[in-house]
Amino acid sequence: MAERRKLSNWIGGERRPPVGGQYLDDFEPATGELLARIPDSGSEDVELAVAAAAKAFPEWSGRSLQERARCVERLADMVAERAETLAGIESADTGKPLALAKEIDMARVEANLRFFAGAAQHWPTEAHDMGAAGLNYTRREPLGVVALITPWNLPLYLLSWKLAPALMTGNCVVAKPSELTPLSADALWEMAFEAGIPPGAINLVHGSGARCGQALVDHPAIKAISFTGGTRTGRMIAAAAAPRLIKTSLELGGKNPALVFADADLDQTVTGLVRAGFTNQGQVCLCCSRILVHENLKEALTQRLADAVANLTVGDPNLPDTDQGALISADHQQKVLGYIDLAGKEGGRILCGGNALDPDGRCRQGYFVEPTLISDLPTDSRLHHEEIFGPVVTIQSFASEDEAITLANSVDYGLAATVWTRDLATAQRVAGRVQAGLVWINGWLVRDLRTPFGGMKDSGLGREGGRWSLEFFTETKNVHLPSGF
Ligand code: TXE
Repeated sequence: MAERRKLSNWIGGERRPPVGGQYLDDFEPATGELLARIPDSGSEDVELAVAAAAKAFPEWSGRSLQERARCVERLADMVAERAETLAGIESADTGKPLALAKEIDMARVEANLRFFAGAAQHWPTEAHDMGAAGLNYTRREPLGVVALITPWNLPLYLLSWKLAPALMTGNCVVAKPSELTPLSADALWEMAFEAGIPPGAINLVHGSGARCGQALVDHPAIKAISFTGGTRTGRMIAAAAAPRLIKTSLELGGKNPALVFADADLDQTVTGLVRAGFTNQGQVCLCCSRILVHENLKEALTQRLADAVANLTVGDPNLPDTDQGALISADHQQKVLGYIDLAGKEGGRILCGGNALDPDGRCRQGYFVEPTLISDLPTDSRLHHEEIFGPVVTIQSFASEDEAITLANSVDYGLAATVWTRDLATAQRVAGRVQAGLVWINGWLVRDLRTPFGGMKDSGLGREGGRWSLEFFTETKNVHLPSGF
């Protein structure tokens, strides 16, 4: 577990206390106890961080791809060596099970770093031959100083997903992790300089979204903003970036449907839906929080699912048998419980869960909510439409494929969908009709880092992953050479 301490910003390779001397509290979700104090940074701190990044840019962007890759690969090695410690830090700061932090989060941090170290080196540049009129070749140039703003649900997983391609394409970085989960970023920064990344190439500022995040977004020297978080914040970032015509990558919320057809394999579907609904306490933007099931299968699925969900073990994230840890904060716990309360008022039937939970022992004051399944809500219920981002899944039924698609596409979001059927033609047709950036057939969260990742509608703008990330962090320049030159 991480020790309680006072964090600093990382600017130009050094720990720097906040200029204003103010700090914010960081709590441990599983116990409700104070874990650390973090800088409540403002525009002066952001100014220093951006200046340090700008100073480092000529040197870092001037290094060869192979040199940059060596640093990023070394960092991946260090993450692998220290995975246990890092997972402990992440689990304490987020409330997620320790096993999950190790098997999912830290494995992915390492994979993100290794993947982009390789992908950038294998990224071809284009040439267009005009014969007698000459040759065009296309350069990919780094942007300069870029801002990375990340959320609390998968702190280091998502930060490394942005950091690795930003660095590999030669940019310098100012990152702002969520004020709710600042600790793993601090640990990564400490390792990054040891891995050979030069001081100033990566800078870290801690603080609130409204003060520190906004100052970063508004800084005139920032050339691009890569953001993962809530849709409301995403809109504010897009509005701030628009007058300066800088790039934004916005990975926002979701209200993802699972479409279960009458011929679905029930065992496979139940196992998949438990994972898709409740991994990380339902706090993953890809979680399927709406189950749409064919009316012929509804009863059988509901019964099996309620039994499986009721069997999940909720409690101390440090215990090896824990399936579900704590939610991120007391406020978020109240928000989730508020939706469950609303379900009761709207005539919903709670099939399992439905309450806050106070485990015995050290986690008595933690922010726990039982995994909850709800059916019989009206079609226009807010629970079917708004992102709850917790362990709450609703069930609706449909009579036809058309009705399933209408329900699936009836929300403002369009991030992910899962389709459960034994029929290939149904799977392909539905995948084509559903409004989502990502579709999994008979599965969930099968990730290939080369593929485009992101959503449509209110779920965001742009795609990350593979060449999409590399393109985002670069400017394209075409050069024409006359023939015979
Ligand atoms: O996110 P915020 P919050 C959804 C989920 C959740 C809701 C709100 O529904 O309940 O969003 O969560 C920084 N300028 N997701 O409030 O505020 C902030 O400090 C610049 C989905 O925690 O969007 C943090 O670092 N930055 C999501 C980051 O933005 C600002 C994951 C995200 O926080 C800022 C998390 C500003 N004005 C929540 N305001 C996903 N897509 O996975 C805030 N920030």
